[in-house]
Amino acid sequence: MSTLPETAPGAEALLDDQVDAYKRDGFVIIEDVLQGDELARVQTVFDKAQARARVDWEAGRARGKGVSENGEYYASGTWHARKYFDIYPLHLLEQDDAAVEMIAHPRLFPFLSATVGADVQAATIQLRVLEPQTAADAQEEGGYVNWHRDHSNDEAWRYLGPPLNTKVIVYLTDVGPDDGCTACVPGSHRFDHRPDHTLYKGMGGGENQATKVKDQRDMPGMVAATAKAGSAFLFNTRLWHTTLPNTGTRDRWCVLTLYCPFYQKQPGVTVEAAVALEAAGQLNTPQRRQLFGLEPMTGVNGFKRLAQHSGNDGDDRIFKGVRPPKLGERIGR
Ligand SMILES: O=C(O)CCC(=O)C(=O)O
Repeated sequence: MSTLPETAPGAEALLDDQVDAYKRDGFVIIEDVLQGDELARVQTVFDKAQARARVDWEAGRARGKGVSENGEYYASGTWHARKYFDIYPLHLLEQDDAAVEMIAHPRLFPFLSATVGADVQAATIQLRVLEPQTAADAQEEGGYVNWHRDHSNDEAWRYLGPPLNTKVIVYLTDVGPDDGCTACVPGSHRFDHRPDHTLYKGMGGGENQATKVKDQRDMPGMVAATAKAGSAFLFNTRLWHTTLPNTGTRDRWCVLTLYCPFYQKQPGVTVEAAVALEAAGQLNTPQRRQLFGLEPMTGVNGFKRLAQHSGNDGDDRIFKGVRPPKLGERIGR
C-alpha cells in the first residue's frame, strides 16, 4: 500500500489550485498518480485480466454479437462493443492490492473529497481496452465515443455546491494525440446546452456517421488531454468530452471510475467487488472502506444501506433522501 504523508508540504495550496481549475475548466489532470513499481503491478494484472476478457469479446465479435455467451460481462453491467471492451472489475481488483489502492489512492482522495464531498465513494468502475483503428476507419467513424456530457441534471449543484459526480480516468498506457486521447471543451460544464453529436464524427450507439460532416477536432475550444501511463484526467461529468481516434499501434488501457456521494446507490459490479474485497481483508483503511461503500470515514453512518436497515421507519435514511447538517451526525428522529 502507498504511504503518502497525509499532508505533504505544499499539498493544501496545490489542492486549492486544483479545485479552482476544476471549477473554472471542469477538469484537472493529476500526473503520476501511479508510478514505478505500483504502476507496473497494476499494468501486469490489467494485462492478465484483459487477456481473459478478450477471449469472450473476440468470440462475441466473430458471431456478430457484443456479449459473451454466459452473459457475465453484460449481466454485470459492463460492456463489449465493436471497438472496445470492458473487464469485470473484480477480475482486476482481486489480483493485486495495488489495483485496490488505485481506486482509493492518496493522490486522488483529497481532490475527490474536496469536490464530490467528504463522503465520496466509488460508483461505476470500468476497465476499458480500446483497440487501434485504421486511418480509413478513423476518417469514416471518428473515435469510439462522440462528443457528449455524461450528466446534465445537476442544476442545483452547478452554482450552489460540489458537482454530484467526478469521473476519473487513470491511463495505464501512454496516450498521445493519436492514441485514443480523451478531449474536452474547457468550461463547457457551465454551458446550458449539450454538444451537437449529429454534426461531429465519433461513435454513439447506432448513429449514422456518414451524415456527420465535421471532424471531432473541429469542435471549437477543444483540447486533447494527452497523458502518460499512470496519470489521471478528472472531470465534472457535465463537461463536454469525447475520445479521439486511436490510430496508434497499440491498445489504450484505462480505468474509469465515477465517484459520487455516499448516499447514492452503487451499481452491482462495485458492490460485488466490495463484498469480495472485504471478505479478503483488503478494505483495511478508512478511505478504502468509504470509497468501496462500506461506511463513511466520519464514523456514524447517516445513510444506512438496505442491509443495515432496522425495519423501523425512523431508521430510514435512504428513502427520505436527507443529509445530516454535518457529516457523521445522526439525523434527528
Ligand atoms: O474513454 C474515454 O476517453 C472517455 C470515456 C467517456 O466518454 C465517458 O466515460 O463518458
